[in-house]
Amino acid sequence: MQRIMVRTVLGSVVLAGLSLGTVWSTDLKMIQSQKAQELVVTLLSASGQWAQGKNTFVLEFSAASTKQPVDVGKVTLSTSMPMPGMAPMLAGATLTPDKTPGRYLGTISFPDSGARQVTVVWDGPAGKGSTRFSVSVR
Ligand SMILES: [Cu+2]
Repeated sequence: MQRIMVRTVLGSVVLAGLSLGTVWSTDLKMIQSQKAQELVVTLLSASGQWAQGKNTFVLEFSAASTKQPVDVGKVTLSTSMPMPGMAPMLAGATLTPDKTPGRYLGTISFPDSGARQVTVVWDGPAGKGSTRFSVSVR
């Protein structure tokens, strides 16, 4: 009886891992890559772009010189869309640190398509920093 329960729990853990894996680690394509001081900040997703609606993506930090992952600690990613005659449309990402240092799994939702100003801010072992770049939402 107990053995069956243990097996069921293990089974669902493996299944949860597999479904996360398919969302986040299958053949990621680059959306944008930006050099910021000694770091390279790279935004990736399965489709290689952001689209209207909910998006899952990966944010990676690596050293510009060695290309090795860099642990940057606490990270936020926010987006802004300038709208003529209106307040800008703002959207922030939910970021979860991955097992690999310097790698974050993210989700973000966009109510419409169009160009976004993306701001990434970090604060941790590699110091404080930020970078801005533009991403077109399809
Ligand atoms: Cu808008």
